[in-house]
Amino acid sequence: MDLACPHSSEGRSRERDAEARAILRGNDRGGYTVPTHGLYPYQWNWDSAFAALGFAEFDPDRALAELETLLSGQWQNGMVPHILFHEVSPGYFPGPDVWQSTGPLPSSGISQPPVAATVLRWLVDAHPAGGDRARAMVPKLAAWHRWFMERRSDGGAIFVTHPWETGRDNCPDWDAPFAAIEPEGIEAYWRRDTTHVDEAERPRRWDYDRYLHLVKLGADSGWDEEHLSRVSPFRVADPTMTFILLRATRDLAVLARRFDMPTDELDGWIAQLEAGAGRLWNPDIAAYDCLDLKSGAHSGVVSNASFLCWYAGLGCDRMLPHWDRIAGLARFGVPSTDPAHPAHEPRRYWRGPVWAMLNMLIARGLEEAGHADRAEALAANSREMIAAGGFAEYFDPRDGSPAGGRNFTWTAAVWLAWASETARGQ
Ligand code: 2M8
Repeated sequence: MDLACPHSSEGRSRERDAEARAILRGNDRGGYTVPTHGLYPYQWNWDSAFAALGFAEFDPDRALAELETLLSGQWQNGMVPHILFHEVSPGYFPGPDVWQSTGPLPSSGISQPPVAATVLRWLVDAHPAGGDRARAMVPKLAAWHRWFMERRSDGGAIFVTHPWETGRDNCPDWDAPFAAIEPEGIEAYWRRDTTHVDEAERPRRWDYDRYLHLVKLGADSGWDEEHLSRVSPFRVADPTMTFILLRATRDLAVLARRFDMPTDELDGWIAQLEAGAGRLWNPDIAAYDCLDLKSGAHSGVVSNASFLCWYAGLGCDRMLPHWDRIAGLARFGVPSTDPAHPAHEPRRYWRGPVWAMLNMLIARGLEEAGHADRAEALAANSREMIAAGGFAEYFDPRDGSPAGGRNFTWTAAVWLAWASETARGQ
């Protein structure tokens, strides 16, 4: 990362503020925000949490509405789906007909990283006037976290049954568990993503066959977690989920205390998650990575999710050597896959590109852990990248060039809340 010249793009940075607000408004579908027009025409779970953070910069009521709409799709068992299909759109595959979900709204049958409780806490800190609406969301968020702890915890390490749950769809962490899957029984399908974005920046067909095989398994079981735990070939504990849930549960406990609600259960989960996080430490590479619960093998990949350990509140300075090493390898950080790993591909989605919203979470964690210099360097580096490249879905770590979808909600949101000169001034 270039740490020498953090202010070089100051002029452009300010011009981008209005553009970012316009992107959020343009992607607003009334109570919820799509990640970007065309490529992703529905409400995605963690995208919405980031959208709320962006809206909070200029419309706090709208920010709360984003989270309320997300929680309106919560299943009876507490799970909050990764996609809510508010209005059917032929532009995205797989749609509600493939997922065959069982919740109150048409949805997918899996979840996504639970950033929402943390965002809610940040919203309440900045805008205490929304307290009553925030209070009403706390039990719903607790029910969601309970679902993770009861259904997806293996000794406190949170596992996923589909890569899409982590949001890091095609990262190399899934290569070994996916190689063990023979994707049988899937019907012929037509991907729509490659009609919007260059194929070379998207997952391979090999990945999609396996994504759809796992969706079919879930749909055929009526999304019965009990049944799936016996038949699913995919069960991987992951730092994205474990670290984000740990952080979010800490923030939920802060909110619960503020609203005079009990926290015993939340405190118990925090202790379990702290223990589970320890299981994601891979001594062979001296880093946090994924743990395949089927094979018992670590993935051996340092990813941007590995660096969420500070955000999770873990004293994890033993990750600093990787941080400093990778900063020397990539002009723009944080690459989603270690550039020194043989599977790194700088423009293919989660196999190398930089994701601005993860940068924000990583920087918050670094700052809280006393590494303000590294946090500020990452903010300056991200500011330069977005100021030059615009509000892309993700960016090439070699030169910061934009990749994937454009006019992207979460990039605009974290610009307003964190990366811009304006946010820095605050
Ligand atoms: C990507 O995932 C979706 C499937 O959920 C897709 O590629 O079709 C991921 O980047 C995910 O993290 C993100 O939430 C979603 C919408 O931005 O797109």
